[in-house]
This record gives sequence, C-alpha cells and structure tokens, in this order.
Amino acid sequence: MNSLFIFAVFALIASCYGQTFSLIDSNKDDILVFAEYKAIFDAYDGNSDNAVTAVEVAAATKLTVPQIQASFNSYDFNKDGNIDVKELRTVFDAFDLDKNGEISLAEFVKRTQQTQPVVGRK
Ligand SMILES: [Ca+2]
Ligand SMILES: [Ca+2]
Ligand SMILES: [Ca+2]
Ligand SMILES: [Ca+2]
Repeated sequence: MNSLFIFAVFALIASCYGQTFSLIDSNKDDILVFAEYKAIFDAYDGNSDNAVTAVEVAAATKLTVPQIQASFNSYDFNKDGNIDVKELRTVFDAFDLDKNGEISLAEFVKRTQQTQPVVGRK
C-alpha cells in the first residue's frame, strides 16, 4: 500500500486532509464508517455495477485517466481494471488502525501522514 486512491483524489480537490475527512464524514460525527466511504465510491461508480474503473473516476473527478491511473492501479489489487467493493474494504481496513470498524480523525491523519499520495498536485 503506497498511495491513497480516494483520498489522493479528494486531496487534489480539497487541498487539505481535514477537509477531505469532513467531505467523507457525511453526518459530521468525526467518525468514518464504511457506509460513508461506500457513498463516495457509489458517486464514482457511474454505471452502478459496484466496481469503479479509471474512466469512471476520471469522469467523476474531472481529472484525466493518466492523472489518476497510478493511484487507481495501486488500489486495483487483483489488476482486473476495476476497483470493487472488496478492494474498497481492504483500503478502509488499512485506515482502521485499531480494527473497531470505524476510522477516527486521529486514525485518518496518522494513516495519511504515513502514506505518500501518488497523485501529484498540478
Ligand atoms: Ca460519520
Ligand atoms: Ca462501474
Ligand atoms: Ca480489481
Ligand atoms: Ca478505528
């Protein structure tokens, strides 16, 4: 795990991890649950087949496929060209450092500081 797919993309937009967290934290309780994470995923999933492609992410984020491809590939663990819900879960679990099923702001910050996003700011 060497990059942040969803978070990197959001960081480009929000330019700040605190804002990124609150974008995902739709009920503003300072806790990210998987359903909140999945809502972002669903927003990217243009054809609602429970898998996102680089093309769908590019369309949703107004970035180009080459800009997101490296980050995308690093989350497409089985390299089938889709990031599916199981792969999303793997990413979620990587942020949930104490494995209680929730990502706290402290966990989010700790994990993002440990990880260098692949997507650069333009
Ligand atoms: Ca929340
Ligand atoms: Ca899709
Ligand atoms: Ca995959
Ligand atoms: Ca946790």
